[in-house]
Amino acid sequence: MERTLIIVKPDGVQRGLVGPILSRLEGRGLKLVGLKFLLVPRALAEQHYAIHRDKPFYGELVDFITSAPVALAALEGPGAISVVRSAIGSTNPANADPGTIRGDFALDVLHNLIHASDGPDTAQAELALWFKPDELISWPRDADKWIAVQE
Ligand code: IDP
Ligand code: MG
Repeated sequence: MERTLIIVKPDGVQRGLVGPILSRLEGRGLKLVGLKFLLVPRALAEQHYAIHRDKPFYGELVDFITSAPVALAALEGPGAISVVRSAIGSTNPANADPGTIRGDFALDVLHNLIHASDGPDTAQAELALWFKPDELISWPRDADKWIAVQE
């Protein structure tokens, strides 16, 4: 079982695609274990994208991700990290396969709708960066019974 982080970027929020994006990932069978909606503080954006600090697009990337609210989700499932990466498609939506989130809804490399952790180490670090431990839920083994109780 794995956990991964996704961020629906400001373009996805502004275009009303939070629901459709989460719906695809939930529909795949991934379980939500954390959910948030926030305007990203600049320092947090800089930490999240620190690996790209020296890239020419770093400034516009941080400007973009802090420009309007984002939706964050922690998702859990077998192979969740690579399952989500393949569901979102290539970084440049112009090269993303049809059927992927970027391949169906985006065209611009900066405004590519969604971030997803790219490996076990980044998933762990990013989940810790964006969620406090008690903001992540552990589903019980008998989750069906749990859902029934909630209804
Ligand atoms: P990823 O989001 O598919 O993991 P990364 O290479 O980690 O892609 O890049 C992080 C983000 O930086 C991308 O999602 C995209 O928004 C932006 N980005 C990547 N390459 C470019 C570029 O060449 N020009 C502008 N923005 C870029
Ligand atoms: Mg990346």
